[in-house]
Amino acid sequence: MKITNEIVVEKAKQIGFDLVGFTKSDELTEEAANLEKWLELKYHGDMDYMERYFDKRKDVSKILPDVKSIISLGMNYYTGEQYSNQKDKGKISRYAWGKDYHLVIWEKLDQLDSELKEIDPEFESKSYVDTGPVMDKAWAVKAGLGWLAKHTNVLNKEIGSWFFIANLITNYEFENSPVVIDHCGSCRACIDACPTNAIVREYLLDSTKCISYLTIENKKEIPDEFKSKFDNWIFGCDICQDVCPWNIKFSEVTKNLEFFPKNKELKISEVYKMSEEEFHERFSESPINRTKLMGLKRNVEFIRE
Ligand code: B12
Ligand code: SF4
Ligand code: SF4
Repeated sequence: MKITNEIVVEKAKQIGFDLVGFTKSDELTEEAANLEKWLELKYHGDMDYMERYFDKRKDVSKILPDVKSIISLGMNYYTGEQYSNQKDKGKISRYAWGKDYHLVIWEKLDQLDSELKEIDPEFESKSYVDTGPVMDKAWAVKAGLGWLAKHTNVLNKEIGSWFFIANLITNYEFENSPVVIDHCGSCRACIDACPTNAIVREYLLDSTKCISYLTIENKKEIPDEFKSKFDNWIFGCDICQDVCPWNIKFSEVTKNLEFFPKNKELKISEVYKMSEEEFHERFSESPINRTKLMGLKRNVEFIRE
């Protein structure tokens, strides 16, 4: 039987995705040119992996030669809970409160892929969430999941920007979803609220100034110029999304219980004392695992010194 857009939407929603869109897999000419400029400006800092596989990021036929369409998927992780803002606690960004989203989403992508293959054994796909050489946001925008907003996250009119993006690169021809126009208008709340001026101009982020990069991806010391600007963030940062009027008005609580907080804030004194065993036990299935204990300790020392 032929797989239609409607079948994919129904299956993906049953499995737990909140947003589903489709687009043809044509080369990402403009986005790849922007990526190239961004790399030239060294806005990726030490994220060397962003320089690799440029050809695949631009042209997904280098990943799946028979590719025709992309199915782009969004999964809401907003739980509605807020921070206590106590001085003795370090804040973890929302995306890392619960179970690692890669683990959650990979499983669901496999399920979607096998359910679609059951309908038509000719269906082939390669699925990605975050880690592969795929421009997740660019495909999400082309597939109508939202617009690339001034804070550089994809923003959806119905649920805001608190969602992860996954993409299925397929050999199937689907109807394109309508593209969503930019609704940022004259607002610049995110740019004005960023404490480190990382959004250097609308739609343009210098990672080397972004607290998310400085606390997670950066493996070096955090430069002194950012002292007293972190507002107790010790793993990622949500300020630009927290102030966004679309998120304030339209965020909806996720149905996925795995994203509910296990680690919303960490007591600074506990992190200081934490052993490798405790860290492993507590964070092996959490995104926080990425910094290792050494990185987390560096981060709390930075906000405390
Ligand atoms: C590298 C990376 C980061 C970097 C850089 C962020 C960034 N803006 O790209 C850092 C470490 C800072 C980061 C932080 C975060 N990340 Co991140 N990250 C990625 C990753 C791996 C690649 C993104 C990428 O390709 N960046 C390259 C630049 C070129 O892309 P861009 O900003 O979209 O650039 C466009 C604009 O700048 C535009 N542009 C317009 N005008 C101009 C002018 C010029 C001169 C230039 C150069 C460009 C330009 O063109 C570019 C391409 O279209 C993706 C996963 C993936 N595989 O795609 C996740 C991803 C983007 N991250 C995600 C998340 C959740 C986060 C955080 C919220 C986590 C947190 N709470 O700390 C923060 C958000 C910070 C922020 N304000 O963006 C989600 C976003 C989901 C969404 N709804 O959009 C993704 C998609 C992961 C996923 N699969 O869900 N991340
Ligand atoms: S995540 Fe934080 S530091 Fe990074 S751009 Fe947004 S507000 Fe600025
Ligand atoms: S805060 Fe304003 S400018 Fe920034 S992403 Fe939201 S709507 Fe766009």
